[in-house]
Amino acid sequence: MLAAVVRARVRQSFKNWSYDLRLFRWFYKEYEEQRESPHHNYASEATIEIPDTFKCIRLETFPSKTITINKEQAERIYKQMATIRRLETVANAMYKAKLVRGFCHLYSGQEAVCVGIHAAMRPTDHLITAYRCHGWCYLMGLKPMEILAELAGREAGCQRGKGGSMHMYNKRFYGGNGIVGAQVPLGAGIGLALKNEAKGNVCVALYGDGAANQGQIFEAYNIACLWRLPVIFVCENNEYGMGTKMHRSSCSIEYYTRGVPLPGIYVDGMNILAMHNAAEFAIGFVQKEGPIIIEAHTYRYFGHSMSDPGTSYRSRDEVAEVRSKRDPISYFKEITISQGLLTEDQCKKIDEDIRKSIDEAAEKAKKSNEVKKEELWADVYMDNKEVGIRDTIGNRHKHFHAGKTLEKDHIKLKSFTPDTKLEPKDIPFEIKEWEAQMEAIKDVEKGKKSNQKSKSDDKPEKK
Ligand SMILES: Cc1ncc(C[n+]2csc(CCOP(=O)(O)OP(=O)(O)O)c2C)c(N)n1
Ligand SMILES: [Mg+2]
Repeated sequence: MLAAVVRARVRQSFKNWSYDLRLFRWFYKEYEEQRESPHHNYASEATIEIPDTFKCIRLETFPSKTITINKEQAERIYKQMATIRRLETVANAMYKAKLVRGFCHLYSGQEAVCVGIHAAMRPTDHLITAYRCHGWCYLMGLKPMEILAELAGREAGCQRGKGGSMHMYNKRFYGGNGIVGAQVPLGAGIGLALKNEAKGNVCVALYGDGAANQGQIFEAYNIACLWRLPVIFVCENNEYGMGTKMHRSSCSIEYYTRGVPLPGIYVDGMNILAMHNAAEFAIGFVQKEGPIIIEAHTYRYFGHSMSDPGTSYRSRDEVAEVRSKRDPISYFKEITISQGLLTEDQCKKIDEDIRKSIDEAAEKAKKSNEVKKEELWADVYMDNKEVGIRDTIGNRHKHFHAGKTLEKDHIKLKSFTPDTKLEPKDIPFEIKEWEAQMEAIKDVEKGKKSNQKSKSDDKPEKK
């Protein structure tokens, strides 16, 4: 009897066990199938290897070549890049429909530069850029509707339609600047204010390869380096300054090396992850060591501005090749899908939602009116110190605020006093070598002089 009970129990537990095993096998098979499927969507985060494209100079530590991102971050990055791309497509259409007049420089193709840097920035960091600024306007907090209305010169625009494409601002965002290179010394100035404020914030100052040869760029490097200002100089090298290829305007196209003795990093500006890591490294670096240069190698898909078809100085094939092989959005989409962070369907849905919301923003922008004539001289200054507005003799316009103005505590100007505690910059090793060489030369010179002196001492005095 007992033996029969034991036999029955053993049979039962064997059955249970084999059932468990079958269940396990089934689960495992499902899991494997999902893993191999291009549409799987199971990873909550992934560590991605960044192709080794960094080049560094005058640095002893380097940006990381791996990055760990989670689903939410991947989705946010994809959304930001796709929004900027769509925003420019709509701006292009509005320009062609003559709703946008004047200048309009599109950013399509360069999205990874701004999204990558922005992902590494803290909310309290500051930024200034040139006229190709729509992507940055969006990332620095302006809504697509405000940007499109600004382009169209409407009062719903972020500057009530009085700034246009090149002059949009927000807190900690100093535009949009139309004078090539002018924003770079301004960025150094913001860096000086931030250093005085002593809260550990940094300023990113962007300029193009076409601006990189200007004298004021080197003057800004010099003073920033001398005073160890927390500034990241970013050269957005899109290979062209208007219709001039970089090789025709620059004796050296290694823009990251050109700030002697500033350190520099070259990064693939079409790779958002590499861009992020370079910016993250730079933010850490400038707080401790002083300024640094990042050269982001990128490409613009449209002409220089809307009035340039962009095909007389480069071939359509060249643009098509970059679009098919180096497109920053396609790269990010592929890598995140292959890592299981996003799915094809999810990306499609995001694209559709963005298309809809930007189209709605454009419609809303178009319905807004232009500001009235009287408002043209309003909001010229944030904090006007004079009674009227200069150079309005005859009209004598009094200053007044009509629309939104930037908050006064942009940077706490009260603490803007000359920094007397500046320490001399730690001398980078290359300079130390130079100094040693200079000392050696001086010694030789001294030796020569004393030799000459003793020789001349030997000479009989002329009478
Ligand atoms: C001081 C000054 N000189 C010339 C111009 C005319 N200009 C406008 S954009 C540009 C080319 C700048 O190229 P780059 O710096 O590479 O910027 P990208 O347009 O490629 O973003 C020039 C010469 C200007 N706006 N300001
Ligand atoms: Mg350029």
